[in-house]
Amino acid sequence: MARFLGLDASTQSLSGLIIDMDTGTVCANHSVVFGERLPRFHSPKGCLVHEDPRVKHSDPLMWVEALELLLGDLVKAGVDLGSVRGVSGAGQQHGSVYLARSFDTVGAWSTDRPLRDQVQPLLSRRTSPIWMDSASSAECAEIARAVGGDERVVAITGSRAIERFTGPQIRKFYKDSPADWARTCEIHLVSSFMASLLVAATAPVDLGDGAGMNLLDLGTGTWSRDLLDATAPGLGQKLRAPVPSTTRVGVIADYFVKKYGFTPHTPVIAFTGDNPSSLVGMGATRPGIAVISLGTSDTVFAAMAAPRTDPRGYGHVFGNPAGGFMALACFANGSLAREEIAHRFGLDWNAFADAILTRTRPGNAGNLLLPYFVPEITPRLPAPVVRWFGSATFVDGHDPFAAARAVVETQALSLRLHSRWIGEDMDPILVTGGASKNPGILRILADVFQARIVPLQVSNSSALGGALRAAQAVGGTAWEELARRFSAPADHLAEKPDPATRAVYEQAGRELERRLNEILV
Ligand code: ADP
Ligand code: XUL
Repeated sequence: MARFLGLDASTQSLSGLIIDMDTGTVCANHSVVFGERLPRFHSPKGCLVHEDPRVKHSDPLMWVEALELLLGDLVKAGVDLGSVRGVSGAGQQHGSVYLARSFDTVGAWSTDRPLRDQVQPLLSRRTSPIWMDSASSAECAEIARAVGGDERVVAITGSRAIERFTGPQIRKFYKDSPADWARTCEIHLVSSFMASLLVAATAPVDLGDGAGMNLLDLGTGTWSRDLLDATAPGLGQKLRAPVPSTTRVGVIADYFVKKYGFTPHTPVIAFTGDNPSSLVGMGATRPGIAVISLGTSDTVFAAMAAPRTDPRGYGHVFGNPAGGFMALACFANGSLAREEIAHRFGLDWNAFADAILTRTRPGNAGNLLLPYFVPEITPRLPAPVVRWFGSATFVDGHDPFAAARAVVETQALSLRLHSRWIGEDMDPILVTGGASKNPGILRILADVFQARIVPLQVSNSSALGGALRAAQAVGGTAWEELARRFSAPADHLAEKPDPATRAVYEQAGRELERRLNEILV
């Protein structure tokens, strides 16, 4: 029986998904939601509350405990982890973990104590800054200045110096906590941290996720000397050389064999970022298929035929785990903004969909909302901006149906506006993430993009991508074959565009651009 396990350590949950190559099916798909299962970490939305709203950190031990809970749940549910022939996975991008003692000193985890108690003494920093953090603007400016400007950072790394990216976060740590920085001997991304736990040794960062650090030279696939120097002294010694995403980083540690029944010597393949992993899970590793992911953040991404960068400076180039590059734009006010509106107006997700599908019309009668409840990444807004433009009831906030449509229309128009630079064909668009279950949201995307919007049969595309990457690296199955077998579209849920709405959304797009230009500095 050839089975492969994919893990996804995302913002709000850890998921595990197992594929069976013999039957071509997903035979396990399970998530541990941090807010529900691990309340003692005080992270209902996956990160700790901080007095400065720009600071978003998580406790890395929460991810360690979640790993044990997830594997324990799978075993309890009767899943035979001994049938797994390879493991890979993904992590939320950009977040970083700091060690005073290298994973390479571990040797073996002891089965006498929980993993958490053995990882805790390795840490040089109690918390991990995650992608939602926007407190490193000064460091971004310093790094850009040191290497000769933002254009140079883009030319080397594929992105401007960006607050949530790991390099600026590392620099902030070095400046704020010099003693802890001096104690730090090894830095991980969430992805390489999770892989290191599994192999009880240092797993290197892969080229897919490494590109989200503002440190990787995309041309050479190595850390850029200039950016290392601009970021923090001695940084080069604290990072392992990055590896291609298909690299075998070790075998599953004895701890997991003894405790959860894995087969000894099961290979572990490098973990990558959740978006590069999702590119694989969606079967979109070749150019021509765009993906919109509606998770905690919204992202739009696509494999690129040739590397191109965003002239507006918002988009990014990451590594495509199947080789080459992918383009991505990330929107912080994704599900968080939709939840804010749903919560404020007492709408459950069915009522939210109904508000869009039956109670309001495309263009929303001219009502427009700037729904930036938290600082936005695309476009760059350092502080929240929530503004209502339109009829009196809408502006007064007494129109729940128009509010539901408004948040999604602005998000869809902004996704369209800020993905033009990618320059790849965007029809069909595959959708994934928690909110891709919502037919109202898919309807608006179809009309705004004038493209077919297609969900996949399998949710958890990032965890699926992990399982597929393990199958490709260990089992040698070609990417196309894996996509054909496991990334099947759910055609009955697809939404087709209504051509009659094209003009309405051209006009609405211009209006949104005008409003954004008024607030952008
Ligand atoms: P992440 O991977 O970033 O943790 P997910 O892709 O799991 O996020 O998406 C979680 C989000 O999906 C939740 O925060 C919730 O707002 C949203 N969600 C779940 N179900 C629906 C639905 N039916 N309609 C709209 N949004 C939904
Ligand atoms: C991408 C980004 C987010 C995180 C969390 O640049 O910041 O999509 O990967 O999902």
